[in-house]
Amino acid sequence: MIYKRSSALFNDAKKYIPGGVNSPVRAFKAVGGDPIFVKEAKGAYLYDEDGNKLIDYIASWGPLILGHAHEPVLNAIIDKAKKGTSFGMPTEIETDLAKLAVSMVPNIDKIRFVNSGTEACMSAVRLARGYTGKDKIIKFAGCYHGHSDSFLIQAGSGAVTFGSPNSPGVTQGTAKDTLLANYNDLASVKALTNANAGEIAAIIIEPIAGNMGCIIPTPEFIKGLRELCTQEGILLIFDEVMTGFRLGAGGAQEALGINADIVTFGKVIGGGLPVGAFAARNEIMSYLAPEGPVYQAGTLSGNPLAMSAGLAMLTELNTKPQVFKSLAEKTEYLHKGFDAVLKTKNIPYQINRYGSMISVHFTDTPVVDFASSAKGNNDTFKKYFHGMLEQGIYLPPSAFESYFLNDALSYDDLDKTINALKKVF
Ligand code: KE4
Repeated sequence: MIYKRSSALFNDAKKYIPGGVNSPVRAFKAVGGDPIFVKEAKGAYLYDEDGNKLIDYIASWGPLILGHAHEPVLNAIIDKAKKGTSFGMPTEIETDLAKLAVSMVPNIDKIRFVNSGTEACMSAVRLARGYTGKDKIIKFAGCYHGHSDSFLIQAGSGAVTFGSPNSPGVTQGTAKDTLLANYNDLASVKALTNANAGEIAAIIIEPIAGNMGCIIPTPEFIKGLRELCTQEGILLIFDEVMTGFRLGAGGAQEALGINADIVTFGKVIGGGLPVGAFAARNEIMSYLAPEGPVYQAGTLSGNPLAMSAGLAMLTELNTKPQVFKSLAEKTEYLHKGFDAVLKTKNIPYQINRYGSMISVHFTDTPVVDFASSAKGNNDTFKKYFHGMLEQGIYLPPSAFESYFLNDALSYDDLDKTINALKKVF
């Protein structure tokens, strides 16, 4: 495949945009080479600036679960745009989407729309702090909740794993209130709740992790976490920016059978336009301005254009729930196909899968947390990524990402993907 125009566009972009991209993962730093510039997309296919057709496995990192330019979503956006895009005033469609989301997701009474997953998670933590009157939060190494300061924290020194900034610009003052635990390790959480008794407002978790590759919680871990939060008066925040409206109408709460106290959303809920959201029971959401004292706001929050895309998307998913089964079956088919190919090759690998989330790790140990995910051989991953790309298969350009299948993928596309893998190693 030729990528000359993409490379030229990348060089031009770098003159005006830091690193040539508006979000770091797109720059191919983890896999090397120049990123692909997309001209347009339809269904399961990307058409890049060099005229290459690529089978897409990121779906814009999750939102386009029904494929690119899905007609009902597209038409809703076009129709709404003709009537104006945003007013900074309440509109009926915000209530329509809120009603639908609340009807689909268990254990929430109200929802607030924002413009990104970051904003949703940042606001959810502030709400949890305001509601509980406590300052500290626990997050998990390898989980990503957006780029708000409280989340850009890595394991610090000291027995109780105080956080330390993992980006310049994040202050120690912020980091001290974020404690770090290990995914699938309930003892690491209990050590923190014991050492910080009465000071922890919330534990935030990706209920099925997608930012270390796809990592599934053990039933004991996620159930134990819920019980620990209940007994310690800590709010459990499920970051469902990835899993919400992807695993099923009820997301990870429904799939795992675990009730969170606050749930955050992004990606699918916006149908491809910028929408994030956070939701909870009335007793918690009533603390949010203007009803309550916890401030949160946004110029374009709930703008009718984005709401029209989200409403069309959730309406599609709510009226055609078989999509979730179809997606899960396609992901299982891909898993089995990859497994059949890789076991004939002399390379260690793990494949993690949950619903329509899947990831391949080149390591011989099971991938159950960030440390085991980090053991993956990145040189093998780079060979895999570029070997697939050369054959027209676009995978996430990082070993620490989950793949996002879209339901426009055909079984022929899946076979092409599986056959491409045969030629990589
Ligand atoms: P955004 O602010 O990017 O809309 O959402 C942040 C976020 C929050 N929570 C979870 C579980 C997420 O996965 C994300 C964002 N996901 C990444 C992909 N791993 C977005 C891709 C990017 O950063 O460009």
